Amino acid sequence: MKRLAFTVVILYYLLLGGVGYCQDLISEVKDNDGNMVEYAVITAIPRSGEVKKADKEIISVIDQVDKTFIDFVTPIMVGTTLSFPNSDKIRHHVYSLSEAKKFEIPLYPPGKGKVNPVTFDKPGVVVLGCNIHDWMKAYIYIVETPFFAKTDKGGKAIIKNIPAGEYKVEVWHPHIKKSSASVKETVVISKGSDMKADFAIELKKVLSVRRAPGSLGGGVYP
Ligand SMILES: [Cu+2]
Repeated sequence: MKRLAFTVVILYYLLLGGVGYCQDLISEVKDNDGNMVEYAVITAIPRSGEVKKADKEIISVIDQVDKTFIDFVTPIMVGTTLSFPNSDKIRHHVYSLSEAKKFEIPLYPPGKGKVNPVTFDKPGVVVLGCNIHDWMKAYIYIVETPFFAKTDKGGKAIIKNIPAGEYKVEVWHPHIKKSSASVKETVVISKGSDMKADFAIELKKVLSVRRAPGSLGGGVYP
Protein backbone atom coordinates (compact mmCIF):
# COMPACT_ATOMS: atom_id res chain seq x y z
CA MET A 1 0.00 0.00 0.00
CA LYS A 2 2.84 2.31 0.88
CA ARG A 3 4.48 1.60 -2.45
CA LEU A 4 1.27 2.40 -4.29
CA ALA A 5 0.98 5.73 -2.53
CA PHE A 6 4.59 6.49 -3.42
CA THR A 7 3.97 5.62 -7.08
CA VAL A 8 0.91 7.83 -7.17
CA VAL A 9 2.92 10.75 -5.79
CA ILE A 10 5.69 10.26 -8.37
CA LEU A 11 3.14 10.02 -11.21
CA TYR A 12 1.46 13.17 -9.99
CA TYR A 13 4.73 15.10 -10.21
CA LEU A 14 5.64 13.63 -13.59
CA LEU A 15 2.24 14.48 -15.04
CA LEU A 16 2.13 18.00 -13.70
CA GLY A 17 5.72 18.65 -14.70
CA GLY A 18 5.80 22.27 -13.77
CA VAL A 19 4.94 21.69 -10.15
CA GLY A 20 8.45 20.93 -8.98
CA TYR A 21 9.57 24.51 -8.21
CA CYS A 22 12.49 23.37 -6.20
CA GLN A 23 15.17 25.82 -7.31
CA ASP A 24 16.30 28.74 -5.18
CA LEU A 25 17.93 32.06 -6.01
CA ILE A 26 20.78 32.58 -3.56
CA SER A 27 22.47 35.94 -3.07
CA GLU A 28 25.36 37.24 -1.04
CA VAL A 29 25.72 40.96 -0.52
CA LYS A 30 29.00 42.63 0.41
CA ASP A 31 29.97 46.24 0.77
CA ASN A 32 32.95 47.77 -0.98
CA ASP A 33 35.23 46.81 1.89
CA GLY A 34 34.22 43.18 1.57
CA ASN A 35 32.03 43.10 4.70
CA MET A 36 28.84 41.07 4.50
CA VAL A 37 25.77 43.34 4.47
CA GLU A 38 22.72 42.61 6.61
CA TYR A 39 19.29 44.14 5.89
CA ALA A 40 19.72 44.23 2.10
CA VAL A 41 16.68 43.14 0.09
CA ILE A 42 16.99 41.11 -3.08
CA THR A 43 14.05 41.28 -5.50
CA ALA A 44 13.55 39.19 -8.61
CA ILE A 45 11.14 40.75 -11.13
CA PRO A 46 9.93 38.45 -13.92
CA ARG A 47 11.21 39.75 -17.30
CA SER A 48 7.82 38.88 -18.75
CA GLY A 49 6.74 42.19 -17.29
CA GLU A 50 4.07 40.60 -15.20
CA VAL A 51 3.51 42.88 -12.24
CA LYS A 52 1.94 41.09 -9.36
CA LYS A 53 -0.04 42.34 -6.45
CA ALA A 54 -0.71 40.24 -3.42
CA ASP A 55 -3.89 38.40 -4.43
CA LYS A 56 -4.88 37.43 -0.94
CA GLU A 57 -4.58 39.22 2.33
CA ILE A 58 -1.00 38.96 3.52
CA ILE A 59 -0.46 39.98 7.10
CA SER A 60 2.95 40.83 8.41
CA VAL A 61 4.19 42.50 11.56
CA ILE A 62 6.52 45.24 12.73
CA ASP A 63 6.77 44.97 16.50
CA GLN A 64 8.20 47.40 19.01
CA VAL A 65 10.46 45.82 21.57
CA ASP A 66 12.77 47.64 23.96
CA LYS A 67 11.97 50.89 22.12
CA THR A 68 13.21 49.47 18.85
CA PHE A 69 11.29 48.52 15.73
CA ILE A 70 11.57 44.83 14.93
CA ASP A 71 12.67 44.44 12.27
CA PHE A 72 14.85 47.29 11.02
CA VAL A 73 13.98 46.39 7.41
CA THR A 74 10.75 44.71 6.32
CA PRO A 75 10.26 43.86 2.66
CA ILE A 76 6.65 43.27 1.62
CA MET A 77 4.67 42.86 -1.58
CA VAL A 78 2.30 45.61 -2.73
CA GLY A 79 -1.09 44.99 -1.15
CA THR A 80 0.31 43.60 2.09
CA THR A 81 -1.14 44.65 5.42
CA LEU A 82 1.24 45.23 8.30
CA SER A 83 0.19 45.38 11.90
CA PHE A 84 2.09 47.41 14.48
CA PRO A 85 1.84 45.76 17.90
CA ASN A 86 3.58 47.32 20.88
CA SER A 87 5.44 44.85 23.11
CA ASP A 88 6.84 47.53 25.40
CA LYS A 89 5.31 48.73 28.66
CA ILE A 90 5.13 52.28 27.40
CA ARG A 91 3.27 54.02 24.60
CA HIS A 92 4.57 54.66 21.08
CA HIS A 93 3.43 57.02 18.33
CA VAL A 94 4.28 55.58 14.93
CA TYR A 95 4.32 57.66 11.77
CA SER A 96 5.49 57.77 8.16
CA LEU A 97 5.91 60.89 6.04
CA SER A 98 7.00 58.85 3.02
CA GLU A 99 5.30 59.26 -0.38
CA ALA A 100 4.65 55.52 -0.71
CA LYS A 101 2.41 55.66 2.40
CA LYS A 102 1.76 58.50 4.76
CA PHE A 103 0.14 57.46 8.01
CA GLU A 104 0.12 58.01 11.72
CA ILE A 105 -0.84 55.79 14.63
CA PRO A 106 -1.20 58.26 17.50
CA LEU A 107 0.18 57.44 20.92
CA TYR A 108 -0.98 53.92 21.74
CA PRO A 109 -0.54 51.48 24.62
CA PRO A 110 1.00 47.99 24.64
CA GLY A 111 -0.91 45.43 22.59
CA LYS A 112 -0.31 42.20 20.75
CA GLY A 113 -1.75 40.58 17.64
CA LYS A 114 -3.36 42.46 14.78
CA VAL A 115 -2.95 45.98 16.08
CA ASN A 116 -3.36 49.13 13.98
CA PRO A 117 -3.25 47.40 10.58
CA VAL A 118 -2.04 49.49 7.63
CA THR A 119 -2.23 48.31 4.00
CA PHE A 120 0.57 49.30 1.65
CA ASP A 121 -0.82 49.74 -1.86
CA LYS A 122 2.04 51.45 -3.70
CA PRO A 123 5.62 50.33 -4.35
CA GLY A 124 8.43 52.30 -2.73
CA VAL A 125 10.22 52.92 0.53
CA VAL A 126 8.52 53.89 3.77
CA VAL A 127 10.59 55.29 6.61
CA LEU A 128 9.01 54.69 10.00
CA GLY A 129 9.57 56.84 13.02
CA CYS A 130 8.19 57.30 16.51
CA ASN A 131 7.24 60.77 17.73
CA ILE A 132 8.30 59.98 21.28
CA HIS A 133 11.57 58.14 20.69
CA ASP A 134 13.70 59.92 18.12
CA TRP A 135 16.10 57.07 17.52
CA MET A 136 13.36 54.62 16.55
CA LYS A 137 13.65 54.11 12.83
CA ALA A 138 12.75 51.33 10.44
CA TYR A 139 12.22 50.80 6.74
CA ILE A 140 9.45 49.10 4.81
CA TYR A 141 10.38 48.19 1.25
CA ILE A 142 7.28 47.60 -0.87
CA VAL A 143 7.87 45.59 -4.03
CA GLU A 144 5.80 44.47 -7.02
CA THR A 145 6.88 40.87 -7.05
CA PRO A 146 6.33 37.91 -4.75
CA PHE A 147 10.01 36.96 -5.18
CA PHE A 148 12.12 38.74 -2.59
CA ALA A 149 14.32 38.00 0.41
CA LYS A 150 16.31 39.90 3.03
CA THR A 151 19.96 39.25 3.85
CA ASP A 152 20.81 37.83 7.26
CA LYS A 153 23.82 38.72 9.44
CA GLY A 154 26.02 36.75 7.07
CA GLY A 155 24.85 38.83 4.09
CA LYS A 156 22.92 35.92 2.60
CA ALA A 157 19.40 35.93 1.17
CA ILE A 158 17.54 33.01 -0.38
CA ILE A 159 14.46 33.38 -2.58
CA LYS A 160 13.04 29.91 -2.22
CA ASN A 161 11.14 27.98 -4.89
CA ILE A 162 11.46 30.62 -7.57
CA PRO A 163 9.84 29.43 -10.82
CA ALA A 164 12.11 28.91 -13.82
CA GLY A 165 12.31 31.91 -16.14
CA GLU A 166 14.12 35.20 -16.73
CA TYR A 167 14.30 37.83 -14.05
CA LYS A 168 15.69 41.26 -13.41
CA VAL A 169 17.39 40.96 -10.03
CA GLU A 170 18.03 43.98 -7.84
CA VAL A 171 19.47 44.72 -4.44
CA TRP A 172 18.29 47.50 -2.17
CA HIS A 173 19.44 48.66 1.25
CA PRO A 174 18.32 51.68 3.31
CA HIS A 175 21.82 53.14 3.03
CA ILE A 176 22.73 52.09 -0.51
CA LYS A 177 24.39 54.60 -2.80
CA LYS A 178 22.76 54.41 -6.21
CA SER A 179 24.92 52.45 -8.60
CA SER A 180 24.55 50.25 -11.62
CA ALA A 181 26.15 47.44 -9.62
CA SER A 182 22.84 47.02 -7.81
CA VAL A 183 20.96 45.60 -10.83
CA LYS A 184 21.40 42.46 -12.90
CA GLU A 185 19.25 42.93 -15.99
CA THR A 186 18.78 39.27 -16.86
CA VAL A 187 19.21 36.30 -14.57
CA VAL A 188 18.04 33.01 -15.99
CA ILE A 189 16.59 30.51 -13.55
CA SER A 190 16.60 26.97 -14.89
CA LYS A 191 14.33 24.31 -13.60
CA GLY A 192 15.87 22.15 -10.92
CA SER A 193 19.09 24.09 -10.35
CA ASP A 194 19.82 26.81 -7.85
CA MET A 195 21.15 30.10 -9.15
CA LYS A 196 23.52 32.62 -7.58
CA ALA A 197 23.27 36.39 -7.87
CA ASP A 198 25.84 38.15 -5.69
CA PHE A 199 26.21 41.88 -5.25
CA ALA A 200 28.86 44.31 -4.03
CA ILE A 201 27.26 47.58 -3.04
CA GLU A 202 28.40 50.92 -1.72
CA LEU A 203 26.79 52.11 1.50
CA LYS A 204 26.53 55.63 2.87
CA LYS A 205 28.11 56.08 6.25
CA VAL A 206 25.28 56.39 8.74
CA LEU A 207 26.17 57.01 12.35
CA SER A 208 22.74 57.37 13.91
CA VAL A 209 21.90 55.11 16.81
CA ARG A 210 18.96 52.81 16.26
CA ARG A 211 18.44 51.46 19.74
CA ALA A 212 17.34 52.98 22.96
CA PRO A 213 20.15 54.70 24.85
CA GLY A 214 21.44 52.31 27.49
CA SER A 215 19.57 49.25 26.20
CA LEU A 216 21.34 45.97 25.64
CA GLY A 217 22.51 45.19 22.16
CA GLY A 218 22.79 48.87 21.44
CA GLY A 219 25.19 50.32 19.01
CA VAL A 220 25.64 52.32 15.94
CA TYR A 221 24.29 51.21 12.62
CA PRO A 222 25.77 49.82 10.45
CU1 LIG B 1 8.34 55.10 20.61
